[in-house]
Amino acid sequence: RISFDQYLRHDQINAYLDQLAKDYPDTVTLESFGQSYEKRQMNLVRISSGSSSSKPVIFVDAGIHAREWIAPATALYLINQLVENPANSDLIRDVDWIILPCLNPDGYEYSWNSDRLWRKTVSPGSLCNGCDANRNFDFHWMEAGASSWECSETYAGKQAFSEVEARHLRDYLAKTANIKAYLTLHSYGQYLLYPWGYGNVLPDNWRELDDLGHQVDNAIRAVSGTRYTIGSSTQVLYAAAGASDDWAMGGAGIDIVYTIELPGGGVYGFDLPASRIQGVVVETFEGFKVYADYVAKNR
Ligand code: 0X9
Ligand code: ZN
Repeated sequence: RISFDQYLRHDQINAYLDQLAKDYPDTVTLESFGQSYEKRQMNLVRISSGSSSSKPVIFVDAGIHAREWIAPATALYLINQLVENPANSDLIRDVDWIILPCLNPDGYEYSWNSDRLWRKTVSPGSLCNGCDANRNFDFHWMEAGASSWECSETYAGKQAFSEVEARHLRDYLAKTANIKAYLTLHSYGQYLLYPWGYGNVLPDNWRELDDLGHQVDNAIRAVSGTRYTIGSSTQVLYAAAGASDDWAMGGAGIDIVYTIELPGGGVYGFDLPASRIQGVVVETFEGFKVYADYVAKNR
């Protein structure tokens, strides 16, 4: 049984996904996403009920930044609730979910074993290791908020898509039909960020994204009082090009795209104590319900 009073190692995440696929074969399909640089097996689940063939899909990933442990935990709770809580059956009737709980497993394990504040991948450099995978996507790559110095926390890589994990995401989004929404989980700061992040421009549908963001914020606030700030990445945070959200919209053509910066805590913000996981994952689930509703009604 999975519990949300502790953070899980990558092996435990994989074991949970395996178990779910065995226990709920009608609802859960386990798929290989590929292998990480250090050859860890990366799996995702597709969650779907009923027969109807081409439902709209919500794609969710987490953990592109190693130290943001609450992100994989939130993705796992989403999986857990969609699959194991019959009260949520309506959430998987009209939409399919594809959820990848850990996009940077090498970095994630490194943040357990060696450096709790590790952010990047672990691919070797000459002076410093690792690349900020969220600067490595080939959309306005290196144009803003990214570094060409390999020791920087925001090192964008020798070239776009130098990182195998970023390439896997590119390839997965390209080959998968009907993805209507892309949600990428990060921490921290309580932001709902929509494109663009590469510079101070807005997508055509920014009003729709802004409005939906406010609906999500309202739903979360109603259960816990937690408030999110909504806006484009550039307006609300800073310009940073080459991130997965901009790629999802600009490269993969997905219209509904958000980076969700979950709440922080602990000493450094990323080290939210395990005792607070439950509160965050439960309130955030209310936001996922709003996304599901929207995607189901607007297909
Ligand atoms: O800087 C990032 O990659 C994200 N913030 S974090 O503190 N989790 O590192 C924000 C990314 C927002 N999206 C774009 N700038 N495209
Ligand atoms: Zn992040």
